[in-house]
Amino acid sequence: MALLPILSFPDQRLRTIAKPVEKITAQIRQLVDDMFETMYDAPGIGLAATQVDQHIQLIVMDLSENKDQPMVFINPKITPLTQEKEPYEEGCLSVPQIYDKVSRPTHVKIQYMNLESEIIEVEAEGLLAICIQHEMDHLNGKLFVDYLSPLKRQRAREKVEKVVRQREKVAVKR
Ligand code: K1U
Ligand code: ZN
Repeated sequence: MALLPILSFPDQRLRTIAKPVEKITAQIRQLVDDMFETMYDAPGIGLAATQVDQHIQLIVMDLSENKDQPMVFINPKITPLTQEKEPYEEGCLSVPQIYDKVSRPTHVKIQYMNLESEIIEVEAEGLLAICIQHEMDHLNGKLFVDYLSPLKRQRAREKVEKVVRQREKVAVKR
């Protein structure tokens, strides 16, 4: 297993549109393991392959308190089941230390493939509905700061650049 570097806003690679996974190979299984290790270490509750510079339709997630309910979504598609939207304070491992409210549909249908190549369809609400929409945005090259005002986005960019510079300084000292 390996910790993978996470791309940070405004890295243009985060704007890449992910391609469908054609076959679940040993390489894909290794990437899934590495993405879980990276997500748990960060720590985060979700991670899209885009964030680790792998441009395929793959998402890992674990919303459980004890971090013992890993979920893998391959080639996911989401359909809103309601027009009703609710704001939720989101964070993002690619936009460290920035949190802001984003309004998204509260109920969605998720269709995806699991690691056993089975096609699954579930209805989601709450944090699962929010997180899957946030991660799907990553696969489509979109970030939660794109929903904010240009001023907030610019401030987020400056703060993230500062955080990244600081992290690099600490890494050099080690
Ligand atoms: O996509 C990502 O960068 C992961 C992101 C997922 C997410 C969080 C909140 C709303 C929508 C999507 C994160 O995991 S940010 C970190 C976070 O939320 C968290 C970290 C530790 C404990 C609990 C939550
Ligand atoms: Zn994110």
